[in-house]
Amino acid sequence: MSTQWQTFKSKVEHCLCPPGDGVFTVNTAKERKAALRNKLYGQEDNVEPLWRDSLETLSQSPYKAVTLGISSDCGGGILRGANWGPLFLRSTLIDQQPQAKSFDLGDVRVIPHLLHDKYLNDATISNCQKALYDNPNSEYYVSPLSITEDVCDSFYATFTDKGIFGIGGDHSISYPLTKAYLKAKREQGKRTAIIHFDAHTDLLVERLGIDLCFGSWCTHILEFLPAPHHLIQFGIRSSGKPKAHWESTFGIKQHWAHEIIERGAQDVASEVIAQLKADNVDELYVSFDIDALDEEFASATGTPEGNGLTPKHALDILVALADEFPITGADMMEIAPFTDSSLVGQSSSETTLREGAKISAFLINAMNR
Ligand SMILES: [Mn+2]
Repeated sequence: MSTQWQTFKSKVEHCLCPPGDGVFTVNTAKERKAALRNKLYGQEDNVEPLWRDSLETLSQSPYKAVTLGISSDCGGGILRGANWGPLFLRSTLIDQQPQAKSFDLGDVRVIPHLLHDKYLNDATISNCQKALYDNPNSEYYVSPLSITEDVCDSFYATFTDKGIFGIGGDHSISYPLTKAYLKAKREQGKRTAIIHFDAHTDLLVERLGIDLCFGSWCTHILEFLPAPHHLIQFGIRSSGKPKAHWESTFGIKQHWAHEIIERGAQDVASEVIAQLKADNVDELYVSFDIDALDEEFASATGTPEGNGLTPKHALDILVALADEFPITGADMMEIAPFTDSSLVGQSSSETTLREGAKISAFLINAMNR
């Protein structure tokens, strides 16, 4: 086996844990974790060796989509709870979308008080390395964003024909996921675009002095794209500034929710496909913030917003894009199953999970093509 593979495997064994275990708990959600283990491994105790053994089969996996859970909501800040997304969305996918299969790499081991290693002093890093790796001088990172980028860098260096399907987590997680993807594709000479569904632009430069968070991650991946207009946003509607401000300041492209509702998803998709073809784009990454959907369908999230897209709007656009371009990376972010902050009639976390799972299943199947 190659050195790259050994490096990657060792990194995964240190920095990740079995699927659904990313939220460090003693007793909380024990039954839910046990239920997922039963579905994945047919037993609820002692799954760590089974998970480790499964890693050996990654290179022979028939699936190009590789799931990675990142149970961190430290980059959020309005209403937290997206750290439970990886556990709940996986269970919903298995129950409701069993045809959407991927190789499950596991969850990042998350210290819930940390965001990125660059915000930490040496003593804290060393303490956390001792806690996570039993080694105060470990070579591995300790914060969720740093670990995710490191693991994804190694993944793309080892597996050029597979892609990561990331489950968050708050949207700051898409920073390392897309950065690693964009760096790897640039290295391979592939031209890419980011298809970003969201109620918000996520285009702050910083928020309260923090440059990598749920409201600013997009700004900091622009430099890794072939050009800024290769970031295309859909479903925007909660913004302090008009569309013209964002497009002229950053050079990105936006299709606000009201435009998609008024023009129809097909019309908008056709325009985007023409743009992507004119720019000779080879492959797409889809980052999906569940709050792109109207709060009627997505109330269990940190910042639910009305006047949003229906799941059909989103899927119509994704189906049209996937017919023309390979989707080689994707993520589903901001599902916070224990929250249900909307007062809209029938909404519930079950609805949010069901709709999030539908879109996730489409993305996983598209990646497997
Ligand atoms: Mn977002």
